[in-house]
Amino acid sequence: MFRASRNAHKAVFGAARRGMATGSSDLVSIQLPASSFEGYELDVPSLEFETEKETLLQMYKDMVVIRRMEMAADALYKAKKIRGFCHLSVGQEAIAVGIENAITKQDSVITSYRCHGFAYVRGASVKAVLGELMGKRSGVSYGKGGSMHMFAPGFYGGNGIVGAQVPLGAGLAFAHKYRGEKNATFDLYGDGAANQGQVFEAYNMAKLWDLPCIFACENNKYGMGTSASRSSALTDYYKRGQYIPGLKVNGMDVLACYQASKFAKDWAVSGNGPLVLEYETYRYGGHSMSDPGTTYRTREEVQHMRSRNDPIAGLKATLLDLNVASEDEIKAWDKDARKYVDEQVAEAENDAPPEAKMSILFEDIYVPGSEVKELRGRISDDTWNFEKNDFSNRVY
Ligand SMILES: Cc1ncc(C[n+]2csc(CCOP(=O)(O)OP(=O)(O)O)c2C)c(N)n1
Ligand SMILES: [Mg+2]
Repeated sequence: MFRASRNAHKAVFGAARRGMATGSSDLVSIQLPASSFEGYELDVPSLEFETEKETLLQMYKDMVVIRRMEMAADALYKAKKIRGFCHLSVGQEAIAVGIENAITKQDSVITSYRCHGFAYVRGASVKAVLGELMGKRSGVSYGKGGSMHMFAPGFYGGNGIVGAQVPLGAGLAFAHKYRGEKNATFDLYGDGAANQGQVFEAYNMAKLWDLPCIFACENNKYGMGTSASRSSALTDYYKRGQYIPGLKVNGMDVLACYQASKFAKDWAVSGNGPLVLEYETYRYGGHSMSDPGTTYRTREEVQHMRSRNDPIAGLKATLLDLNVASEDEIKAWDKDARKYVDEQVAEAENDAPPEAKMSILFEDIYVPGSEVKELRGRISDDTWNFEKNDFSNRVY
């Protein structure tokens, strides 16, 4: 359950200005390379489109903030201020940012544990994300969830069980359809998760009922230390829906991600049912903080992706090419982003952890006012009484 008011503060760099109305003179023509898309049982989206200058700048700023935030998490982890699991998405920023700029706050997003960037673009501040990682009360899940359990309005986590979010996402899409809303759900999972049986069960129900569900595979080429080709009989994840059309997207190009995500949302809300998207991407770091990420792939491979395909460097080159921004302006945004993230880190570090009292453990299980009288624990001595706001039996 999410208490919007506590985390409603909007970051300077956050999503607040997205969708700002601008005059037609601010429209920019984009031409994507022919290699951006591959279709399965569908005609690929147009490679030519127009978008607002403001959207391009927002996408650049979003990606830079996410990268800085993840780098801050990396440093805080190494300083032992963050403990436990922590999965970073450095290299994969274009996916969260491309999707968010293509959809509205009324659409739904759900993903795996690699979720910090999604939480940010959906509306959580950097301080709330990093505070959560450090177990602070001001964290996005009030310091009780950590890296894999982040939520925001329209963002349903942050899920730690590989693949488990996929049928949940189909359920979110069902809710949109049931309520007659013109909204879609982006249901993200990894190349490793793509082999789970429940993914195919979700495909079936989604197609049977033509749910507005975008099954979006973030193919970063590895599931922990196992390459896609060693785990998957078919590595064309966009063809995995069989009776559901698919689209492969260059996930290292935020403009391709944006155009494909817009296309996918239109597809789903126009009554065509689900779509399988594959964003082909790469994670620069290890699977999690405990994996250096160097034993199952070569340094050259990582270096090649970083230097040739980086999504931030790619968009920067486009902004310069199209004269949308100057080198100096981009430098100034980079500097502002660094300053903003540094300030948010300092604030999060100064925040307090949750108070050491039992009642906090039992908060946020039910929507306030809808609690059951008693919640049974693992053993009868654990039973919590919501009316007393205390254990039913005083054994602790
Ligand atoms: C049901 C289940 N099995 C195994 C794990 C352990 N595990 C965590 S992440 C992971 C790999 C998933 O890879 P992928 O879906 O490609 O996602 P990525 O980490 O690359 O984003 C595994 C096997 C788990 N969390 N849940
Ligand atoms: Mg993977």
